[in-house]
Amino acid sequence: MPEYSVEQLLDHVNSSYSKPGNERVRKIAERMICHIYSVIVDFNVSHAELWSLFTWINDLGTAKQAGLLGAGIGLEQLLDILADEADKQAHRAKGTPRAIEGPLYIPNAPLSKHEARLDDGSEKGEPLVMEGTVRDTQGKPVPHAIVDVWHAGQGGGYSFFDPSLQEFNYRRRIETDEKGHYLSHSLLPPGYAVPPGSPTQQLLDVLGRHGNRPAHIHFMISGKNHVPLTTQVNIPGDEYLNDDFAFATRDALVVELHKITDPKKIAQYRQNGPFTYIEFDFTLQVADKELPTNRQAAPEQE
Ligand code: MBD
Ligand code: FE
Repeated sequence: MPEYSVEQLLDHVNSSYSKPGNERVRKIAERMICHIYSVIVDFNVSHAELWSLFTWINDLGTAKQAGLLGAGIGLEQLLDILADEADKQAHRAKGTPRAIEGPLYIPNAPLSKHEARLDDGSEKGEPLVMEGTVRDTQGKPVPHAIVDVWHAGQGGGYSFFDPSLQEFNYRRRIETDEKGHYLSHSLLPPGYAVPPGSPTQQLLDVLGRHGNRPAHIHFMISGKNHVPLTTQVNIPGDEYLNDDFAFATRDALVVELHKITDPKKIAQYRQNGPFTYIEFDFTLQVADKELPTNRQAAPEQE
């Protein structure tokens, strides 16, 4: 075995392949390995520190929090900024601003036509009615668009991840009607907090950061011949509105809340009493063909 200098070891590690493998992955891995070497050298990282890193990475994986950490260091927001930039370069008409998917999406939520109740009735809270129209950038309504919506329960957790919620609670898909209209009934969600003591929160703690997201509702909207839109709306008045741990709130996505007390409106929306009302229209970019929603199912977490 030769004696390597740091540079020789790095070169050797990055050139020690005998099959083509996947060239893109190899190039990305080479660059990342190079950066890790620099950090270890520049910060004089000790054996103990390296082993505590490995333990933490293993714990992060066991907790299935890679996606949560990714949101917390802005990786998803980065991709949205790059997508916005690409739209600008290509002079594409902008739709509703994108916002990150986050690690808590579950595909194949129950599907209803035009209208759905998102909550299963097991929790009490502020009743929320939200409705609007899905249109395209030319202003044309998008009939039969799929509005896939998900949000937190009253404890701030999401079904599938928070064992106190039944599966698909606060998760539905609504197909818009002929006029592109959707209507949902649910409970106003609170904000989200990274689980205390979890690997992601351990890192945030040593960075002096919190793990809170302001109250929000997620949407993934797809329509025939339209670019799928992943976004969120934010509830105004939340203390973390401008201090989101995932850096994902956008001014144009902060909705107005209307408190409805008029008995006629209460009857019209088939509520039992006063409720909070949000009207929000979504604008999709036009595509030349039907595109699949390009998101992966999020893995389950602890
Ligand atoms: C969430 O609810 C969320 O939306 C993100 C991005 C990260 C953690 C929890
Ligand atoms: Fe969320």
